[in-house]
Amino acid sequence: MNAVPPAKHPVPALDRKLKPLPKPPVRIVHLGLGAFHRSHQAWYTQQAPDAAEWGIAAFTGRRPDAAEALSRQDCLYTLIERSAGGDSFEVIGSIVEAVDGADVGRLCELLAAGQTAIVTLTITEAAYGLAADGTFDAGAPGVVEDLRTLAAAAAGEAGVPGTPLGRLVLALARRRDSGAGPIAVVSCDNLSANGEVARRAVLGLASAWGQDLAEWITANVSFVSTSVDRITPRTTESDIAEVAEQCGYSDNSPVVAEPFRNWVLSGGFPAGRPRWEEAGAVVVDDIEPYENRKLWLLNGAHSMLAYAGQLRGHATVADALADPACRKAVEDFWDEAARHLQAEGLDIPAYRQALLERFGNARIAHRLAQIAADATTKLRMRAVPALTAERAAGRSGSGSALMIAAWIDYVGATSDFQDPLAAGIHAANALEGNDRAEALLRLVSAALADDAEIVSMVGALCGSFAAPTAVSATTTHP
Ligand code: CS2
Repeated sequence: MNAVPPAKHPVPALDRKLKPLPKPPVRIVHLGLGAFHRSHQAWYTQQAPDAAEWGIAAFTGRRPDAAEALSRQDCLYTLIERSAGGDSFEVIGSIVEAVDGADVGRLCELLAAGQTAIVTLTITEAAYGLAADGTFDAGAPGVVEDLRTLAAAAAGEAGVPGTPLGRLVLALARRRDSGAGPIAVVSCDNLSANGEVARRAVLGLASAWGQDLAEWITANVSFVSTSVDRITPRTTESDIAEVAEQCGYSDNSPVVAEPFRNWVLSGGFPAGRPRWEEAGAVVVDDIEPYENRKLWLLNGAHSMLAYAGQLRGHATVADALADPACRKAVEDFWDEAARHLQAEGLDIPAYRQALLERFGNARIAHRLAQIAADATTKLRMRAVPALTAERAAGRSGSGSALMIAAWIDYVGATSDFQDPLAAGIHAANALEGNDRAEALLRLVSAALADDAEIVSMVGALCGSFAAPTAVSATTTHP
């Protein structure tokens, strides 16, 4: 990350002396310091008119690297806004502290402080320990250990939880003990009803501590649901070099994003919040229609392109969308999903058109491999709802089923995938034909896998996206 090519003139390192941005007090704690948090919630916070009162302390997930890199430059970084026409640069200063997620002591200290009003989360869909039916899974990876650790901690033993939500529960226990009062937890992960999901997961973990903590959380913690949107590809070495050249300083952690951004929130903030709505965020009573529109149309299309596109030999969203076979799969899926997005004001045709333009921005190299991760969790949000609704309406749902079939082919074609249910995928891969399709489908949805018609439809759709080279290779072997 630090290898900036030798510049003609020495470039100073980015810091607050170079960019004299105010350093607001920490009132927001964020879990999941990654590119998306920095292009989205940190940007909205900086743009809010009361930004000077709202600083963010952001904790990493598994590794300390991002916190160390940001800390070396006063937590400042450059947002590169990349449109089809060119790049613009903005230094973001709303993050004021970047912390290794393993530093649970600091997390507890911050949550025990009365001025901390909000905890935001971008911890990935897979980190909520959701079972296939959407309930909290006490047996999920990492959760079993955290339940044990939290029970021991409640009894006064040392030990810190390993998952972000386990750590949050420990810190909420400290907040209760300190009398710092109510707080809002704001999920910014791509899950339907993400506030409710966060509530279930936090209460599930807190039950290991004791009923008293679960009751305190119920009475004092507001779980806010949000729909978040801003395409943010991974930063590359050439982005780092571009900032050095264009801005004249060296930034080890720039972040790239498309010009588009959207944030819809629903829920209470008992200890206050920045005036994000004046930066363009939208506060609504009923978030479901917006959330479904974004999850099904944007994220669903992303997953379709991730699997179909890679099978067809493409590496980025823009490349895959330019392939008529992939584009058709996306449009067919959208036709199905759109039938179940009927709320007033959603303007689906305009939303679809805007997505085609956003996805087609070839200057954003959004890697399909990045989107392909954690499929079992993502497909439950992105393919299953439309498929289930289409079946209930007496139609085949084949446009949605194709997304699952493409994933089944993808995990058959590569072992280089990341998934919380990777062990189950490998076991299912040892089977053949419809047995394999059924076992894989079951990891996504038991209800769908119990329906023999759906299994055979998914099985029949497998093989839809052979790459041109693979097709010619197989035709030589009758
Ligand atoms: C993507 C999302 O990686 C993925 O699963 O679908 O990160 C997507 O880019 C964002 O939700 C856009 O707002």
